[in-house]
Amino acid sequence: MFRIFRKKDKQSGQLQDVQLRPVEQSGVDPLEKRLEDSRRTIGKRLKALVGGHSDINEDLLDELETTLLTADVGVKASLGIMENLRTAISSGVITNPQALLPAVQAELYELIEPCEQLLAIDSSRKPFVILMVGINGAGKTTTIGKLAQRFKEEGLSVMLAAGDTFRAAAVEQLKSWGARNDIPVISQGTGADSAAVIFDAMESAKARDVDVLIADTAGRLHTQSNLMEELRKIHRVIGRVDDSAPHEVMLVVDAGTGTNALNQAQHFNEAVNVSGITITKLDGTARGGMLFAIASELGTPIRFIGVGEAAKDLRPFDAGTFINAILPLD
Ligand SMILES: Nc1nc2c(ncn2[C@@H]2O[C@H](COP(=O)(O)OP(=O)(O)O)[C@@H](O)[C@H]2O)c(=O)[nH]1
Ligand SMILES: [Mg+2]
Repeated sequence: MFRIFRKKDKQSGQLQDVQLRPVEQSGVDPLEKRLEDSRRTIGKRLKALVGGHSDINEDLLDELETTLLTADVGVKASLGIMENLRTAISSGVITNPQALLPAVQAELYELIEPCEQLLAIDSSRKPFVILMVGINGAGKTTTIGKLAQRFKEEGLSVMLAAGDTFRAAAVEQLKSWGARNDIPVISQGTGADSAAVIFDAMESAKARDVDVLIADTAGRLHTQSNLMEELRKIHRVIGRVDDSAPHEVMLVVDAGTGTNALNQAQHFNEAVNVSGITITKLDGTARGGMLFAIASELGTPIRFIGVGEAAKDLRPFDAGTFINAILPLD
């Protein structure tokens, strides 16, 4: 039996049942298991909250708002949700505390649903270039390894560019993912010019007719203006080899940074126009609510979520599965 969740009808505002798509792979933990900590801060708290009230009053609504805010849902999303709930309450659509739960679920779903946009590899772009950006430790290199394995399994040829030339360990890390999956890694010594490494990789990928080239970059803080400038340079150099490239600029953010990720995203976006986001380490944090903040404030497609260290722990973002894992109704 498929699980269902509630979605708001665009016209009437009434909640409808929607069947959850069976996207979970076999042999991996269901998402709800990996998102336990976040479910505790959102799902369980909300359930306890509505269970503790026999009717809807200001106290309950205040506490509901606080629960959303403290769960990293963000100010904009939380206030928007509260406004919609108040409207539904005053118009008689929501009449008791229990009815709040499916309504909140539907509100949260509505926020993230537009961000569910799979990364499609356009086969007319060869190589299809993915530029990975983000701060140190966000999970860029690990995500590249996982992505490379996924693409390879889908039958695509893959090449990696070791553009993080600051740390020798980053090159080694990329090489070991490459070796495991028989994927070539283009690299130069530590301290080499990152743009030059990526330029070489582009030429090489073209010559070898590679389908997908994923370029790693050094982690940088948006406050390091010289490094942000270097990122712009990398972007320009890629465009010089193929003016349609990069075809995806993927920002990798650690879910544990909560709503600080918004600030990071805005700055990276200004420098290189982020086209997709991967949110990592959702398995080890209670701050999974930040995904709603990202969706409501940025609206950037969320391509993948990372829920563990193995390759299959990088999962395409599916809004219905996510909402059910974080705020299940049963
Ligand atoms: N639990 C967990 N750990 C992750 C995930 N993604 C990355 N990591 C870990 O985060 C650490 C930093 O990752 P790394 O790829 O080196 O970050 P980078 O500096 O952005 O390249 C490594 O120990 C990874 O194994 C994830 O989804 N879940
Ligand atoms: Mg790295």
